[in-house]
Amino acid sequence: MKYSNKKSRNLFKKANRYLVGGVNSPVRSFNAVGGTPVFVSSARGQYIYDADGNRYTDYMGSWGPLIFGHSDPDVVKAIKNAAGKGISYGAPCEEEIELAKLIVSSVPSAEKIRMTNSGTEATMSALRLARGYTGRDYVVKFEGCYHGHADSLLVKAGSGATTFGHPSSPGVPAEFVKKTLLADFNNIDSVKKLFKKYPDKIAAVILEPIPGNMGVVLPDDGFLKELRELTAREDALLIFDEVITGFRVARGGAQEVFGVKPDITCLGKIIGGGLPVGAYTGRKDIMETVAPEGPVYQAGTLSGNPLAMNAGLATLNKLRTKRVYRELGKTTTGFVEGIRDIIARTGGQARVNSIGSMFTVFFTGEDVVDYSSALKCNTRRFADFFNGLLSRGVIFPPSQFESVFISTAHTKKDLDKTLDVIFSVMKQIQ
Ligand code: KE4
Repeated sequence: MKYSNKKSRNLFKKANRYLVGGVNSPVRSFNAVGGTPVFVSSARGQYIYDADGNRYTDYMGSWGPLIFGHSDPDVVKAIKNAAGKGISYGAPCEEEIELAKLIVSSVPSAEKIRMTNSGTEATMSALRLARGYTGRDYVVKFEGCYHGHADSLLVKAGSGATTFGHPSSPGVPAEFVKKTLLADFNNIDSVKKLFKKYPDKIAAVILEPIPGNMGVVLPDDGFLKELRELTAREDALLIFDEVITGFRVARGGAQEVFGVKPDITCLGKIIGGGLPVGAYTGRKDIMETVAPEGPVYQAGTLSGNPLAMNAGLATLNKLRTKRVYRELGKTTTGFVEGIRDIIARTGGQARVNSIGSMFTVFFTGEDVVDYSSALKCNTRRFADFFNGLLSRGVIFPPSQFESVFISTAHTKKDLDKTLDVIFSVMKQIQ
């Protein structure tokens, strides 16, 4: 059947009448890769189905939450049961305790936790907490890391901010960003310089321990450990934004993989199983500075929503063993080796960075080790790659500066077939 996206095109036209850019989140707009975003009508396992009836093997994974693929039966059952008992209580429920307990028992730095409704709320609140706890105003972030769209973090941000060429967004008053200092990922001296310049003024250093929003970039050996030692010496807090890596690269996230314990950890995505959940967690004495125990205010109408808590519980309960991570890691490594082999065979100028079940294909001739090397990628070539895959029934995240995700729903047959598609696209776009 000839590929048609007529219905998606019509829906996109209609969407643009009411929704800004026709979407509720910019990266979904396909503006970075051209063409019309697919309007999804249903999704199951490794597949999404669009309004025109096209089926795609999906490697976006809803940008990270779906480690077990779409409509995982256990998660669907948990949501259905929960909905039958009530949609939102505006009062505490037992499931909030259960999910909190599960996260605290899994994440090395977690002693007490607060649930939010998104990763942005988690990082925004973590910064406020760090400033409230230390009494200091400055924070350090790394160019290319993306922590959601809170004002003081939309400075040289990755993900969609970089994709659309506005790493620092208009609308954020200069006074706000004056207190956000910028360092270079994998460059500890760039952080030391800031502590030297702003002695006793920096409340926290926040980073994605394994950035996914420059595309996947790995921390150099010892970088995270040096950051931990430096912030401890300077009485500043270390905040790991593990919204992507939490329960993705290991049950205890990147802090388990690299053996570095931050003071505060931000979570999201997987802990909500596809429903809106974020969280920030950390040392008891720090977290107890948050209202109602302490003076740092933070709240949310739907925080701890019972449906979201049950979806998160159903997901994390399936992640209790290391076996899932071992298998996902093995599958992803084999797949990534296959892609590297295709790049070599087709003489492609591309690199692949991967860890656990996340990876990025960078269209560049040099290794991607930080934000500046990621920015050298040929985003036009990436767009050709993306669209070549799309027309052959495979969908990657529509941006060079994102992570691709493998789920337990991807079978060997899917991955082998996808390698064949990648081979034909790589040959075509060289
Ligand atoms: P949300 O507010 O989108 O739930 O989370 C913000 C956030 C915080 N920290 C990290 C490391 C993140 O990756 C994100 C959100 N990730 C992007 C894609 N990388 C979400 C996709 C989108 O913006 O539509």
